[in-house]
Amino acid sequence: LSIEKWLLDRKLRSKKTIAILIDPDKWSKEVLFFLKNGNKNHLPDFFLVGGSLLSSNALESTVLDLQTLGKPVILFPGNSMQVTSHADAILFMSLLSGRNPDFLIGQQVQAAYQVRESNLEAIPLGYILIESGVTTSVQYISNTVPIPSNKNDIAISTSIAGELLGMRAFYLEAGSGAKNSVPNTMIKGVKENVDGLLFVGGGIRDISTVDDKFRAGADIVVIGTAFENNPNFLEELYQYKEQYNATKKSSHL
Ligand code: 1GP
Repeated sequence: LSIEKWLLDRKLRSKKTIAILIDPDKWSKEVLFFLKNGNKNHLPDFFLVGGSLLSSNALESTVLDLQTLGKPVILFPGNSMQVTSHADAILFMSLLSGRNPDFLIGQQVQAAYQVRESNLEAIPLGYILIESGVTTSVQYISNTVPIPSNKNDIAISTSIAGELLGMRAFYLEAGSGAKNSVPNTMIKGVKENVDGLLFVGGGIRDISTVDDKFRAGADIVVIGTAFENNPNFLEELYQYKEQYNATKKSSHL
């Protein structure tokens, strides 16, 4: 079963999915030890690995460490250099909210041969950056202007354009460490207008916000900073998800 099919199958069954974003610069054997020796049920559904700017050469070793946990590992590359065949799949993304040709298609051209040769499963994804109250790394590094957070129509048009171009997944991104997460009404609007897998991330730090994003229509909620600050957050996420998926199941009966 491909990763994309697996995610789509979860979406069809209204099962919510939680991903933890690992920044290789912040990865350590201590975190690996924590994840390996903790309750296996608490592990997220999958890991995303990547970052706007990597200052160490730790991408490959981080992916290899994560592979020992038995969960899918998906690359979430900040640029064409963040490709390794040791992952299970790659979000092959274009920064659709921006008007910087390098992040719309330039980096993708640079990475294309390597992605094809690595046999990584590529999931074509429209990456949509939303203004979040602070200048995030992705905004600065990509040299793009995010979509204003009150402009739902622009976010919706952007995602429809991505779908018409053949993209099968979308990522509404406030940026790591965002002050404000992506507004719920915007998530709802995008969800109503495109069919693809909907990732939502950036600035999501507590369970009630996770719940809001799922109820608004996110299929996959991505958590980065909150896990870095407190790895025990995984247990809360697990308990929440179990409860949510159980009530969804019973409401279908
Ligand atoms: C960033 O959406 C992710 O790409 C995660 O953001 O670090 O704010 O959780 P946080």
